[in-house]
Amino acid sequence: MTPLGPEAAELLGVARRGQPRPAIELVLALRSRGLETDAIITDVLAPVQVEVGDRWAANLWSTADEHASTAVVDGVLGALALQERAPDAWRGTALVACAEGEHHTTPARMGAQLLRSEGWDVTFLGGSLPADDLQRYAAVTEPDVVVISCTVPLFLGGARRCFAAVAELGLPALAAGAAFGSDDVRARRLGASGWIGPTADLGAALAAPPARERSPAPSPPEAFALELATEELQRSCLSAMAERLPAMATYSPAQLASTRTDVGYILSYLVTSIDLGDDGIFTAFVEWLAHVLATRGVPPVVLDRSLDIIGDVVAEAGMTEAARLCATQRAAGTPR
Ligand code: B12
Repeated sequence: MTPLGPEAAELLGVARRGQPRPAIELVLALRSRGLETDAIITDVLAPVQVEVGDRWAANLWSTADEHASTAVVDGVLGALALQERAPDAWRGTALVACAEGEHHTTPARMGAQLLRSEGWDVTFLGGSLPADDLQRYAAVTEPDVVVISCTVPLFLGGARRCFAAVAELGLPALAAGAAFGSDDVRARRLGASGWIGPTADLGAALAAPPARERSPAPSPPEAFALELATEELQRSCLSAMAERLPAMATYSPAQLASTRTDVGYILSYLVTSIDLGDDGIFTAFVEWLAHVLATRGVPPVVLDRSLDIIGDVVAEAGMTEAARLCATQRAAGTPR
């Protein structure tokens, strides 16, 4: 975990207690001392939220602590918007939406506010917007640019559908958010017209109208087949795990529910990694899952055994890429 600056550390303290008023006062005091909105967002609010996520992943904070803090940060964003001076120049209209499936609205709201302070007239369309609805809204409002925000790589398939829906209207759609990684490769493969990186100069990223259409890389047939068969494979994996992992017989209903969810995530991450031809997506996910499980008392060997079993089930179903990924990405490297 990176140490927080003093302002962020103070904000985190009041945010955890779910106190919007002192949090808003704190941030507006920074604003009146001359700190610009973009600096407040990127140097104070975002680090607070990264820390919240790290504490949740480390099992130091509960989901309730995270929700309390996020609600406060959302309130602070609203207050900041009220304080925003009219921009020097008006740049155009933008729609900002979260990709289908993506519920991380706070990063997208931060981005929307950054655009507003750059002079864009932004409509924010919230979390997990179905691509068809995005298309209908964009067809009526005809924005100059659409930005699709995606935080978790699991929802990059949803982002692909959003880019395609916007491209059909001949409008530019840019990619933003942590799920796209640290360069424009994923955004390009998914058919975005451009990518707004984490340290992007927004003026430069949006100054020239982005290319209107870029055909996405074709999706490999196995990604599609695996996606279609996910529910059935999830059931087969869970039955095979019940047979081959004796400890599962002692699991509580809550542990069984978490196991079902995790198997679903593993299968969905396999789909995304194969779809983008990017093993790194699955590797990063397995590392993250190993960390989250370890902080909740689940030894790495359980994940390795589960990956073995899932690998066998997908191999039996003829999913060779998925089986290869399971075999190569085992967390603890215990012998099979
Ligand atoms: C709050 C939170 C939630 C809330 C979201 C509520 C909300 N209102 O957003 C809830 C509870 C819904 C949630 C759910 C989940 N979450 Co969550 N969440 C977070 C948390 C703690 C903060 C999110 C946030 O506010 N980020 C704000 C900043 C920090 O994000 P940022 O990406 O740096 O944003 C900047 C840029 O990306 C860019 N940007 C983004 N969009 C746009 C748009 C435009 C126009 C522009 C210009 C720029 C731009 O600008 C932003 C500001 O600089 C993060 C931790 C984190 N590191 O983000 C975890 C985190 C993202 N979540 C995580 C996970 C795993 C999940 C779940 C899968 C958990 C689960 N088991 O269910 C679900 C998925 C739900 C879903 N379907 O989307 C993981 C993701 C790990 C990974 N890499 O895959 C994280 C990293 C936590 C962790 N450390 O493990 N989460």
